[in-house]
Amino acid sequence: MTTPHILYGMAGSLYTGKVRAYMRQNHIPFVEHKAGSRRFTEQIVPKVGRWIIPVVETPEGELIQDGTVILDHFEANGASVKSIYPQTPVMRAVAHLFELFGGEGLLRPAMHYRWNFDDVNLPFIRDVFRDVLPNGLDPEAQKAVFDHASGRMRKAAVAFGVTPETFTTVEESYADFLGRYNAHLQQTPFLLGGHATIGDFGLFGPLYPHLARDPKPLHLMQTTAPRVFRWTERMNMPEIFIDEEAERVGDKLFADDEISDTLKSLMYFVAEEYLGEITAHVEFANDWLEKNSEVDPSKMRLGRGIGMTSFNWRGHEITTAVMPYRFFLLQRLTDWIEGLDGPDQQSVRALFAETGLEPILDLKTSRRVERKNHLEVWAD
Ligand SMILES: N[C@@H](CCC(=O)N[C@@H](CS)C(=O)NCC(=O)O)C(=O)O
Repeated sequence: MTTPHILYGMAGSLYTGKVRAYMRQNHIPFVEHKAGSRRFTEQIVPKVGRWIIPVVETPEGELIQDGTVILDHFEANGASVKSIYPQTPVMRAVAHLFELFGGEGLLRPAMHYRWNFDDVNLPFIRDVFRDVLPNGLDPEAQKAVFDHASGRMRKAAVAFGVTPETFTTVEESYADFLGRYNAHLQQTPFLLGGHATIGDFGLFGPLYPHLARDPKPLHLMQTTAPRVFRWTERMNMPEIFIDEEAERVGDKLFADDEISDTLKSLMYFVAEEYLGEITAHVEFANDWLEKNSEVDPSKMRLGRGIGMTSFNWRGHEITTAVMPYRFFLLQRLTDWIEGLDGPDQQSVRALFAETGLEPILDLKTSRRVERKNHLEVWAD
């Protein structure tokens, strides 16, 4: 029997969900260790350099942190049953757009619906969080550790722009998203056709571990967007489900000249919801880099965030944390466009212009973000 990979994570973790779904769909044997395990705390965290999940340990003992880096590792080793990267110019760009938006642009509803409905959610969340607690704690110590961890997460929700003033707008905007994605999934089993791409895995992070597991948003999804709920199940399945009606889509992705109105409608949503935010973050980062231009980039220790910036979001002036990781994902989109020849770039630009997203294709930080030793760093 082959030695399985180990996935260190947690059932309720947004980014672990993305990796687990990929490994299941691609039949990669793995054992999941809870992140509170002694092995994770004593052997893995010191090597990774911080407490963060997911981490994958390969059978050879290599550690890989970061959802996207893990998926790329498997893809490069030929583990994907179907490549998660579309081969055509437009579809690939759209996949990268939803990788970024899914992983980073749906954090407001993901955090709001987890942390602002204690009457419904709290007993469940307390239980889910046992996975990150060390073994053997007495109930009082368990409570103290949960209070500490959940306190940090509640603060993170605020740092993503979820405050009492924005609660209603977060809910309205998420309902709008669910409606559009539900309509789209009436045409197709996955975001871009007959199998999952990096865009699906990006969206799956918020939409499954938070929004289709925690009691409050699970009810909302099942009652208002059943096709989205069904997609979360499909994303988590190693088996292929045959639906004759859906067979017209087959297992292929859409062609570049076959972009449906429902996909365009999701792209309009990204423009309204997220373009202003990512633009403000790139501007803040470029300012920050200019102010720190004397410092050797290798000496700049980047935390999760480099500061906070304000911008208008759906009529509210909100202030959110600027996270270099987002630029790492954005670069994957802009690099793709830059590598295309003129006519292909034009095809991508035409679709992004039609859906209000063209400016995202030219957003760049003055220094690139790379990953070294499991951390985000500014490139030299
Ligand atoms: N970019 C990272 C983000 C990972 C991440 O933020 N994981 C959360 C759990 S879903 C975490 O470990 N949070 C702990 C913390 O920030 O202290 C990835 O995709 O792996």
